[in-house]
Amino acid sequence: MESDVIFKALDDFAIELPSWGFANTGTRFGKFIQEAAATTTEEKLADAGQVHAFTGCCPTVAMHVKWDFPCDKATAAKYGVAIGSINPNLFEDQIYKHGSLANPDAEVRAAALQHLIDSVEIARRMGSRDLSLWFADGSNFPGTANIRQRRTWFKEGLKAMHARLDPDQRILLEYKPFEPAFYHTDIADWGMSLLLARAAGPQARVLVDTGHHYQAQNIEQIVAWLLSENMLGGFHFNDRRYADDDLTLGSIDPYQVFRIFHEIRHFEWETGTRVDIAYMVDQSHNLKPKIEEMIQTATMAQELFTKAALVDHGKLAHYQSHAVLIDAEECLKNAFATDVRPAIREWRKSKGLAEAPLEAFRASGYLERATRERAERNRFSVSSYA
Ligand code: PSV
Ligand code: MN
Repeated sequence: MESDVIFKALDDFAIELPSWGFANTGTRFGKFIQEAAATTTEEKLADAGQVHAFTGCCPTVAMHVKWDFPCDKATAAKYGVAIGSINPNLFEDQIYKHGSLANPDAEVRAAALQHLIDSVEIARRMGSRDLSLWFADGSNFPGTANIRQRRTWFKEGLKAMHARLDPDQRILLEYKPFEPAFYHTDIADWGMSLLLARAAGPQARVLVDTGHHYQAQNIEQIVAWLLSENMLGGFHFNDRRYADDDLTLGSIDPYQVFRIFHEIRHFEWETGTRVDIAYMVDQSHNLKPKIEEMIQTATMAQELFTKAALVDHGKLAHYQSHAVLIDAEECLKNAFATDVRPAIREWRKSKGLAEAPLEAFRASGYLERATRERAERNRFSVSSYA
């Protein structure tokens, strides 16, 4: 039955929220303050807790070492969430002006490695399995950096970090083709990430941030290849129209997110396995109200994941192997076109959740309370965001 498939998919689906999505942020041209924005780690966890309470699919929160610690497990638990992936910060300190693990200065490379090792320790204390690494390292002008040498330094640094992991911990290695570096970025694409993860050790995987690709790139093909190589570790989801725009998941191209989920579900169907993938949101909104936006994102993720679960894999495999093109494509399109919202409302009811998370959150009075309590502080303080 269709609704059984949908209920099962929703039972299995969780997506992690980013702590930084609840703080004041902006663009490099300026920040627009929101009166209800979180300014402390506890407030970020409280806001994330609201998203989980109303959607039932966001039990963990990704934390940025520099922005969110000190913190402890109990503070997260107080708000009904747990601390999720730990994100070291190797891009803000002045010493990282010319890079972190690939800085030409050995002392800076050592400081970057130490920060990674400290982050492993923080993850251990927080009971977090995954360390999500993103490096801003790169250069702005041809001839200014030794690309091969920097690759070697990355290999050495990541290997040394990997040696400090507990057996169940993982490194998730993110790639990004540009920004803040605009000539070359040391880990620019999934191939570089894959090779470095392999060099780091067996507990390293690739992290796919959907905003970190060139425009026409076929992201679901990258996902399919990483699945085949057993190297897909997780996602940072966001949508974009131009570059790394941090727009709401599925707001521009929901079919692409569906196709990504489909590749995963189809792989699982073919292999009879469940892939261990950390689904995470990496968005930060300076115009939309933050908690409401995260509720929008989480419910959109549920819808798209559920649609992907509806693909008839047996039929699709048959059509693909016989080159029945129209029917194969229709197989995908029919699943994508299915209105899964009524079944999702039923699932929510069965879990004791509100049928309409956004409306229920609005009716709760949380936002008004947060605005009253935080408005004054927000007028004077702006949380950091990179
Ligand atoms: C970099 O653009 C990135 O995607 C990394 O994941 C960071 O941790 C995150 O954004 C927040 O700055
Ligand atoms: Mn990211």
